[in-house]
Amino acid sequence: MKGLVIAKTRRHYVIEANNETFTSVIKGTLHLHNLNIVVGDKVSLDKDTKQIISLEDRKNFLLRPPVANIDQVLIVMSVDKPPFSLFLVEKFLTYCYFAEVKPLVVITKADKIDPKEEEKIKEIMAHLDGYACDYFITSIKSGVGLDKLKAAFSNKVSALMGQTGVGKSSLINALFPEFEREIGDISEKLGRGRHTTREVILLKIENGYLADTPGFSSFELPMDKEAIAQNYPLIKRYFGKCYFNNCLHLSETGCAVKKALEEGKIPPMIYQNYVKLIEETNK
Ligand SMILES: Nc1nc2c(ncn2[C@@H]2O[C@H](COP(=O)(O)OP(=O)(O)OP(=O)(O)O)[C@@H](O)[C@H]2O)c(=O)[nH]1
Ligand SMILES: [Mg+2]
Ligand SMILES: [Zn+2]
Repeated sequence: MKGLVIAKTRRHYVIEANNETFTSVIKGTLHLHNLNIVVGDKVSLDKDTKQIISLEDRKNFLLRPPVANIDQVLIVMSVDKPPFSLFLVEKFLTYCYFAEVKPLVVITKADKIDPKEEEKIKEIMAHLDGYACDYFITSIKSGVGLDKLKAAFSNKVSALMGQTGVGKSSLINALFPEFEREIGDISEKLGRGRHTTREVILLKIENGYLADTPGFSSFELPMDKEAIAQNYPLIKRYFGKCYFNNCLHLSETGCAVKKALEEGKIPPMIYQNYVKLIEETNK
C-alpha cells in the first residue's frame, strides 16, 4: 500500500492512503530512520501494520520549509510588518531554482500601502516584473488578488515559503476557511521571533494540496557560491558566458554580468543583492 505524508512530529507521521488518514511510524529496524522523511513524501506501507517500509524517489526536496514532491512554491512577502525585502525574495527564488521547484511570488498586506503611495506598489511591481516569474499582490483585508491566487492552486501541490508573520496561514484562511489555521499577533511576534505555525501540514484542497509551513527569516542556503551564481534570478542566464567558466561575477576579467550591469540590462539593486548573498555564503 502506498501513502502520502501529510504531517509529521518527531516520530510519528500522518499518512493519507486510500482516502483515509492515520498515524504511522517507521517499521522497527529499518535504515529509513536515517532518512529525513518529510511532508509530501510518498511511502510504502506494510499492509497489515500500516508501518512505513520504504520511501519512494522524490521529484524534489526542500530543506526549508521541509517538504518534498512539490509542484510550486509560493514565496510570501508582506509589504510591511515584517518589512518588505527584495533581498529575501531573491534568496528564496535562488533556492527554488536550485531545488528545481517552480516559484511564484505572493505579496501580502497590500492594504497597508496608502493609496497615496501608489508609486510604492508600482516600484515593487517593476522589480517583480524583472524576475520573469508570476506574482500576485494580495490583501486579506481588501480581498484584492485572492481569486486569482486561488486559481493558481488548481491541480497542484503547492507550499508556502516565507518569514514568520507575513500572513501565510492568514492567506489559507481567506481562501480555504474550513482549515481554521491559527493566526499570530504580529506585534507579539516581531522581536520575539515567535512562530505561530510550528509544523508543516499538507492540506487537501479542491483539486490539489497546499502546505502551510512555519516561517523563517534567515537561514543559510544549502548551496555553494557557484550554485548561487547559477541560480540567482536574472544573473543565472549569464552563467557560462563569462571568460572564466566558474566566474562569480565579482571582480573577474571578462565578466558578462558586469558588462550587462554597465549596459543597464541588470538592475543595480539585483546585482547588489546577489553580491550580498554571495558574501553571506561560506561554502
Ligand atoms: N493588514 C493586514 N494584515 C494581515 C494580512 N494578512 C495577514 N495579516 C496579519 O499578519 C499577522 C500574521 O499572520 P499569520 O497568518 O499568522 O502569519 P504566518 O506567515 O502564518 O506566520 P508563521 O505561522 O509564524 O510563519 C496577523 O496579525 C494577521 O492578521 C493582510 O492582508 N493585511
Ligand atoms: Mg502560520
Ligand atoms: Zn562573470
